[in-house]
Amino acid sequence: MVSLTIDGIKVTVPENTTVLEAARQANIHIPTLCYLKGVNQIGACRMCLVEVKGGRALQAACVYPVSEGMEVYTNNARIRNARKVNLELILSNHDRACLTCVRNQNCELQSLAEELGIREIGFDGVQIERPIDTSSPSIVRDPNKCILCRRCVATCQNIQKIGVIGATNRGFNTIIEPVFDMKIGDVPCVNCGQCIMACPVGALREKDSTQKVWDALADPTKHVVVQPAPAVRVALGEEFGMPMGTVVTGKLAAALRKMGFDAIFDTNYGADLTIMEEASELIERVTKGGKLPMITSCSPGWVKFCEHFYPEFLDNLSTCKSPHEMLGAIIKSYYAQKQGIDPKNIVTVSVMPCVAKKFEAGRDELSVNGLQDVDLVITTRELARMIKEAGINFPELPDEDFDPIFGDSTGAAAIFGATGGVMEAALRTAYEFITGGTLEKVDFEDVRGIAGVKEATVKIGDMDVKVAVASGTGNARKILDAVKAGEKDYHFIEVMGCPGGCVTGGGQPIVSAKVRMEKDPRVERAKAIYSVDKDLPLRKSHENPSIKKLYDEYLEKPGSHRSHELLHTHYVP
Ligand code: HC1
Ligand code: SF4
Repeated sequence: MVSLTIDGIKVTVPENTTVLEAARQANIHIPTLCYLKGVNQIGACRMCLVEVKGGRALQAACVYPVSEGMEVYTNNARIRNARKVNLELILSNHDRACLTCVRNQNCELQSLAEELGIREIGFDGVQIERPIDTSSPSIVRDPNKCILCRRCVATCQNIQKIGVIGATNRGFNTIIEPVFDMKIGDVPCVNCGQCIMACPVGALREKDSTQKVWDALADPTKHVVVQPAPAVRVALGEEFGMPMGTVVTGKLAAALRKMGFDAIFDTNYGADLTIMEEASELIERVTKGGKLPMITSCSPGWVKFCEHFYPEFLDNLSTCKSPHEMLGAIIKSYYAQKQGIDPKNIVTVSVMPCVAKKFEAGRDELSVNGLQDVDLVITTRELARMIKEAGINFPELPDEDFDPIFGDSTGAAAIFGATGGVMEAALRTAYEFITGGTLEKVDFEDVRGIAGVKEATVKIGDMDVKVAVASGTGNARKILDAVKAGEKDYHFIEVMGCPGGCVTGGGQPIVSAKVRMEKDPRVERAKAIYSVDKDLPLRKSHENPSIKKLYDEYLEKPGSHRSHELLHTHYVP
């Protein structure tokens, strides 16, 4: 351990701790901008400058290690002035159209300008107007807002292990962009949106689909059906000032009804349906010598990653469409028929914690008879903006239910939103399908938690089923490389494109670097997910009576001809 003083307060921390972390432990706030815990620690923005007694230059606290007896000062005139000058320089060539910026009031640069008391900018920076890159179906890149902090670069390169964006040119001409002047839509970006989550400003954002949803709602010829994903209900409240991990399912249903949707269904129903099909597919593959390991295919960022970087595993992907796509296909067939509505007049809208879902919804593989299963995808953040625009007082809304029958779901569906959840849900059902008995202990703790890679062996009847779970494409690489090298041998693998799974997908409320130093949204939101599961009376997908009804009336059985037509697909390189 090392002892030092920071602003006269004695602190004892482990060796190799940075001054920034040590200060945090002493409850001393040092401003940061390019720093993002566990992701980017490069000391580039010089916002966290501190004075170390005996040293001449100010030091960047985020990279400066503590040493025995060190005396650090975090707040004096010299430090405040240096930070202000640095911030003014950044602001001098930043597009400061805050009023119309998507990050207005949720921008770390804006907060910092307020915190440091910037009232004038003493420099005339060169403002080169650069084109906005709208080439991706999921992501918009606005270089005019970029402050070169490199948090997105570190996320894409080091966490997701993709590395399609980086710094080009030098000095004032530096830009963060794909190589060779390419657009983001032309490189193997997987649309995970983790770069958006890392961006402190409005330089990276989702492609906005809110106006298209308003237009559909205003069109009297359209029957507009909405379905929110499992992870939306444990994060949406944050956009309205509620604590991280608040469950807002009832308010969510009520808000969607107030907005004027014609039917309010739930992707969780689609998740139960997916488990029926996916557990059956797994059993079929295991017992009949099909391609193993089977790998989940509900995360579109992961599917695109697989297509670009591991095409040899495409046949391992489950043929199941993702839950919201399955529900979309059922709405445009079974539901349309029952209601006597021409499916061409149905608009299916998904509310997702994910920006890759925007890309997924447009895929040819996810359509039936020329109609896309899902027409429009908005993120949790876009929904929050629409709720605000509609003048709905979200925190005060009384709880309401989703519409039957596609609004009914089990705890197994709820946990889809956390890494390991799809695996756990599938195991609950596969166990009972295989053994015909009752699974008493439904909690599979080994596949829970935020470890990037998790493994378990589950005894089902007389079989040892070997499973693995990865979240984040960087961790997917680890598992796939081990399988390829013959070092690991699994029956079933769950991969989610985003670290932590959908709860921290690229469309969720953005958590600032400051909050991330204290709270891990992967943990807090997952806790909420598991509480939803625990509180539900039914916790296995095959027990959902509305799912049984769908099979009785329409699909017949998992893997039937009709199921294959509507609910399955195949990805080819
Ligand atoms: Fe997900 Fe899924 S869990 S992919 O993580 O399989 O986005 O929440 O909606 O479709 O159900 C996301 C979440 C989501 C699908 C489900
Ligand atoms: Fe990289 Fe994902 Fe951002 Fe694409 S969306 S640039 S893959 S972090």
